[in-house]
Amino acid sequence: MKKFLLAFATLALVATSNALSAQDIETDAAQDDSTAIFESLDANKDASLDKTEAAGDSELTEGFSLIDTDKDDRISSEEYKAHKAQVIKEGQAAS
Ligand SMILES: [Ca+2]
Ligand SMILES: [Ca+2]
Repeated sequence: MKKFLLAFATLALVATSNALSAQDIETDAAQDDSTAIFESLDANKDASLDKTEAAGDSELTEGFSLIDTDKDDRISSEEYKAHKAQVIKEGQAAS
């Protein structure tokens, strides 16, 4: 049974990676990277960045009010990801 599960998991993994286009993989890698940055900035691990924590990143400090779309003075991981996705999108449009 374990072998069957392993084979199934491997198949699922192969199917998933085949389904991803090169661009998807690139975006996934960028999102993994941004998650790591977010977590490293989130000093008290409450899954949001306040202005003190955002001060560790000049891009976040400058864009804080734009990134904080719900205006609660915190950047949630969703807001951060949305911001990063926007940056990636703009970068692709510019190139
Ligand atoms: Ca925090
Ligand atoms: Ca917010």
